[in-house]
Amino acid sequence: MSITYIEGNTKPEGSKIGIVVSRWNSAITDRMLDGALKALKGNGIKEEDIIVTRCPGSFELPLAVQSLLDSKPLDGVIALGVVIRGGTPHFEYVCDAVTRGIIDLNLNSKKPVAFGVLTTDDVKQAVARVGDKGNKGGEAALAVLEMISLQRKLNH
Ligand code: DLZ
Repeated sequence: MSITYIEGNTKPEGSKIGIVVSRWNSAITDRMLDGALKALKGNGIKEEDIIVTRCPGSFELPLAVQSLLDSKPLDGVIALGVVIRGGTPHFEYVCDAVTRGIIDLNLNSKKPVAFGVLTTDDVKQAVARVGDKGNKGGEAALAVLEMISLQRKLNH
């Protein structure tokens, strides 16, 4: 008897990827988008296989992702948003809603939806997570690619 190891990789060939970007804190979400596109293209995803769409805020991400999945033949979606605490109770509501919405989408659609949503105390913390090194949009893109690859191995 030996152990069976099954792992995905970040180069699932021919994948079609959607990206939904929240407009709130767009100076930061646009940098996450840049990081996600760089990671996708660096792992062999063709430009014609990438669809980018936008929604008003992180609260709207789950519905926007669901609509995108319903309308296009995608293998996975990357949801990008930035929620900044800023002394408002909205922070908790928006974070709870988007987190629950995205996990529900993963399980109900059976397609990987990456949680590229920063939840920070201030703008400085958010900016620190979207630099050329350690860009969280890029990390979310790699997560979706690995999950597509893993699903292909498990489901074939
Ligand atoms: C209302 C709101 C607030 C206060 N803060 C943020 C935020 O930091 N990041 C974000 O993505 N969206 C925020 N929003 C907007 C909500 O996500 C949503 O767009 C509105 O409540 C309208 O449904």
